[in-house]
Amino acid sequence: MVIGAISDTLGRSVESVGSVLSETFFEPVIRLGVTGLSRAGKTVFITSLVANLLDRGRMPGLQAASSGRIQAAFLQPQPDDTVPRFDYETHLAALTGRAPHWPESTRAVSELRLSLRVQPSGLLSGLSGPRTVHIDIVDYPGEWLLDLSLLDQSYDQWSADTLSRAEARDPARQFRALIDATDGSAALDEPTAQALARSFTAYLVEAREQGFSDCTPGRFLLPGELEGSPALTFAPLPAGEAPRGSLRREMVRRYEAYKAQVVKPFFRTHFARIDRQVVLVDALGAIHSGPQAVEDLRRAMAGILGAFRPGRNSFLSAIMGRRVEKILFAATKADHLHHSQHPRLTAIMEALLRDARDRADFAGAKTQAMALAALRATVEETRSHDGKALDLVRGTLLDTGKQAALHPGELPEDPGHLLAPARKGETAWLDADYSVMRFAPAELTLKPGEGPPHIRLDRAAEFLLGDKLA
Ligand SMILES: Nc1nc2c(ncn2[C@@H]2O[C@H](COP(=O)(O)OP(=O)(O)O)[C@@H](O)[C@H]2O)c(=O)[nH]1
Ligand SMILES: [Mg+2]
Repeated sequence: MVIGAISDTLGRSVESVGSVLSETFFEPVIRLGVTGLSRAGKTVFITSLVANLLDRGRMPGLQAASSGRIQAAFLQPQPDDTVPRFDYETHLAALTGRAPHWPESTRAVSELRLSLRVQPSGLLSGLSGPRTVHIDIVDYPGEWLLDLSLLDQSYDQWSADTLSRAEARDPARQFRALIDATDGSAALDEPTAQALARSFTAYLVEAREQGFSDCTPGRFLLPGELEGSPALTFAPLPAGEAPRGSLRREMVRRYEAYKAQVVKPFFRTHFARIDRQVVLVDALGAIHSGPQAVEDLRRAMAGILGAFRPGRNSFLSAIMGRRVEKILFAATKADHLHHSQHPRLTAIMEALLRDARDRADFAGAKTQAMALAALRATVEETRSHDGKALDLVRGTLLDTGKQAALHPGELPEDPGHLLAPARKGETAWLDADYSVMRFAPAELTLKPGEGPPHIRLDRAAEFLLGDKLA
């Protein structure tokens, strides 16, 4: 037994030395994390990024591609055998097939390895032949990152925080009534615990649908394979007595189990190994939902970005093997806006990022804010309206299949004009109205060597990967 265990660890350390060697000297591996709240656009982003790295005709902003130094790109088996593979082929077929449609939304972690054969530039270019760079793309829900805040909170702190947030939210009404009728110090009774958890989950789901972002615990919204397990069968309760065998005592226990057995393993196995990160944000969707959704998004983004400052949390600093070198913070679906509005959307993202950065720097990580569309579903046009030129985007409406031109409303030049009323808790925009329409993906006829149409996906790739392809 003992000998077996020793040789087992020896074997593993030799192997890891080997893999470090091959990474450093021969075949670098970049782990690219892609996150964002549900429906932010992760699946579409990864699918289009991979398609545009395989066929690089629309990637002029990625230097290694436009200079021709990427000689080949191919998908390979991923290194992690127990993580589901990102279903690239199915998603691409959905987006680029005969009757294009948006892919099914995914609800857990997945991974894909793309390898590039690159001719080095600069001094080494004449001396050495092409080398292979592996890009391991990891797709994971932003909701799970928000759980990091639970690690610093006791059950009572988390309950107080969650209940105070629920106070002002309409969808929480039923859940609040149920809590009022519940005695936490009474003996545990499983149906009561389940009813509370169900009602709490229903509230979170509905709050999310109304445009609220900060809805922890993340697994309640995206349970994956944990649905129905005790670690997910708890709910916040107001502080009070917790005698042995009581409902409240068991709720505390399950909350701690959730942290130890769900939250920490996720950070250890997936998060701690990321080199580069993109955080996708449906900022236009939040703006459309109103000031409260924008304020909530701001807080959720600060929470998500907080995970990239390991110093903040002792658990995180202990497990972080490497540091995240670059973080791209990107507003998705920019094809809903005429390009004349893109700088304003970028300015809003910059303001949100600055807000999170002001409180601490990201341990040296380079950050950038951007507005992009992974898959362009619209075309631009300008029409005259009351003697003024009006910038529009036109596309096929998802609900009716009809063509429509949309003027989504002018974003303010100063992001403060959105963020300040949001912070003040206003319930509606005073002087503006922002509409969003859901467009279907357009039918495409791609030329050989061209990936799907996008906006600034090449710039995103240059920021995230460019230096590693030099
Ligand atoms: N117009 C447009 N819509 C997009 C784009 N990316 C995502 N969407 C929309 O956002 C929805 C959610 O995207 P998805 O990638 O599934 O989000 P995920 O939950 O973060 O993986 C899609 O079904 C589309 O309706 C884009 O680049 N342009
Ligand atoms: Mg997805």
